[in-house]
Amino acid sequence: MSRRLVVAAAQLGPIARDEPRDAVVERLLELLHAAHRRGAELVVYPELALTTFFPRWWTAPLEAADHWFETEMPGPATKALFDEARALHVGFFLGYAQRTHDGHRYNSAILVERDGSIVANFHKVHIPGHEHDEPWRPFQHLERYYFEPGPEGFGVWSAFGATVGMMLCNDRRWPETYRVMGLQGVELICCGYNTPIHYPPDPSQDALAGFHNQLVLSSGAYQNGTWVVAAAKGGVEEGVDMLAQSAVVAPSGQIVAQAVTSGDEVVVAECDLDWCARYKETLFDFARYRRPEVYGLIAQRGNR
Ligand code: ING
Repeated sequence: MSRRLVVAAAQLGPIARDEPRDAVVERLLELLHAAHRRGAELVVYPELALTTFFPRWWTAPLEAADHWFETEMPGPATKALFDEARALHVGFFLGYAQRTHDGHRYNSAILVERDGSIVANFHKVHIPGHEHDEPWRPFQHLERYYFEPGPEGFGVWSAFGATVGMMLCNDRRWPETYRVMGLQGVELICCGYNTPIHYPPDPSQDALAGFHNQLVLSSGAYQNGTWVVAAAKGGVEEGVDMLAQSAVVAPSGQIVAQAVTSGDEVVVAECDLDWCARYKETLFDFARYRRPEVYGLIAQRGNR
């Protein structure tokens, strides 16, 4: 009997700048119940799932942005989500802006098991966008101003009867993200994203936003024999059109379920975790076929 896990990508539509956290948590609870009704045991929420994508605005001093950040998880606004998920015996992945007690600011995600225990907290590794106010842009992407890059890199954890990993948004575009987890035996990667469709540095990429999203999720899944569950914050959020197309991707690279709206929507799929071995133990048998002795450049800084 193969190991199976029913997962849900819980896509969010826009979150307004002034939308209170408890109103957002109500939406998260709606999605949790919808996913539970469809048998989901793990619900994956988007990146920065508690607030609007605030890095689209310049705020100075930085401390004036503190209200966008959580200093505890669970905190007053998220306790209801943790309590209800535990009551329903459903685990979840939640993206949020984290400010630590010693002042570090991360674009983070927390992974919570079905019994309510915290499996791990992840800090986004690849921070896109820019560091300084660039008012020439129709909207900004100041993640490098608001967040530090996560120092821990990518880990995997035993949870949900699987080997589970985490990534956030821009992380999904880098092959190293998947391979570092692949080398640790990952079988299911949780991913949240907030992706503006318009990319001011090169607008020619706008029309390819959906293609590029599918390209990186499918290739990462296939080349590492892992499931990927990717949940978007989609729709027009404070005037910015954000890519939806949340999806569950199989180790074959096939998209087995995908959102059909840009709003709050649950995308559910049953994952056969033993499907991973059909790739990890054949084509992508790393021990047998990889050549790390000639890959040195990949781990060195910068370009040649
Ligand atoms: N967002 C985007 C992402 O990597 C981006 C940044 C936007 C890249 C548009 C390319 C084009 O999906 C986050 N939050 O990383």
